[in-house]
Order: sequence, then C-alpha cells, then structure tokens
Amino acid sequence: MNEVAERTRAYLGLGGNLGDPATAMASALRMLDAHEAVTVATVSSLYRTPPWGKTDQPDFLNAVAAVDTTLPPRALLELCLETERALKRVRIERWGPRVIDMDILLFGRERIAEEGLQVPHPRMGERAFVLAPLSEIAPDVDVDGGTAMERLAGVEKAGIERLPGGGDWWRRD
Ligand code: X6L
Ligand code: MG
Ligand code: MG
Repeated sequence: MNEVAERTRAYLGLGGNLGDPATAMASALRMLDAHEAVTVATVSSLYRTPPWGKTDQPDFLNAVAAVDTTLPPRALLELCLETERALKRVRIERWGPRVIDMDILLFGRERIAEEGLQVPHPRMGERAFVLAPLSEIAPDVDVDGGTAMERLAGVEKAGIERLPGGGDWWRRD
C-alpha cells in the first residue's frame, strides 16, 4: 500500500499586463507552492515584454517557473486555472489584457494533445517572452527538438528587458 508518487518537473509560463501583474504573479506562485503536491523549485527573473498577437495593449511582465509536482497534468492545469480565478482574472477578449495568465509549457517529457491541454505549449518555441525566461533557468531543456537557448537565438527579441533583482521577486513579503 501507499505507493510513493512520482514527481515530475514542469515549467509554467506566467504573464500579465493589467493592474499590478508582478504582485498577482507572486501571489500565484505562493498559492501553488502552498499546495501539498506542488513545490516551486526555480523562478526566473521578471521580464518586461512587448505584447504579441494583439499588439495594441500594454507591455507584459513575463516569467517562467520550474515546479515539481506529483499531480497529473490535467490536475496541474486545473490548479493553475483555479489560481487565476482566485486572483480575479476576467476573460473578456481572446489575447486581451489580463492580470495573470499561467500556462503549462512543459510537463516532464510528456506530449499531450487534449481539449484545453496541449503540452508542450504549441508555440512556445517561437515566443521570446517564453524563451528568454525559460533559457535563464533551464537553458538545456528540450524545445521542439533543440534547447531553449538555441530556440531563443532564432527568435526576435526586440524590446525584451530582463528586470533587475533575480528570481526571488515572488518571495518578497
Ligand atoms: C499572429 C497572430 C501572430 C497571433 C501571433 C501570438 C497570438 C501570441 C497570441 C499571434 C499570437 C499569443 C502574452 C502576449 C499574449 C504574454 C506577451 C499569445 C496569447 N500573451 N505577449 N500575448 N506576453 N509579451 O504573456 O501568447 S496573448
Ligand atoms: Mg499565455
Ligand atoms: Mg493561458
């Protein structure tokens, strides 16, 4: 009885561009870390990034977090969505401004194609706002058959700014 649950290293993308996204992202990481089945292992610096997709909106703050979890992917997704809701994310328009967005980028080496759950995140290998923070904490992790660092070298990075202060920003009281 009582099997030891397997732990998986997952990478989460965090972003926001409404209100105080740094505070919302910090709260989100603390809420995840407080869950018995999730440990926040490493967090990147915060990055100020120009909006992608829908460009007539404020700059984003983005970061990536490595988490270790015994949850299956679907449960981790539900926890992320629940955390967004707890932080009062309101979904008004697709790709529009938001206080907090948390996406599963990678879940170990698993490949998942289900309703609402595509892992690896389908376009992460094209987005500097994901690859810059990911390369900071996991330069060698596999993204589309290359490393995060290699993928970052091949994308447009204009306007992306790493903020000072390192990866402890989410712990500050
Ligand atoms: C054509 C059409 C080309 C759409 C690109 C790109 C759509 C990215 C959505 C696209 C297209 C997205 C963030 C963001 C969004 C973020 C920054 C998305 C979803 N989320 N920009 N735009 N950071 N900097 O977290 O990623 S909306
Ligand atoms: Mg997103
Ligand atoms: Mg999302």
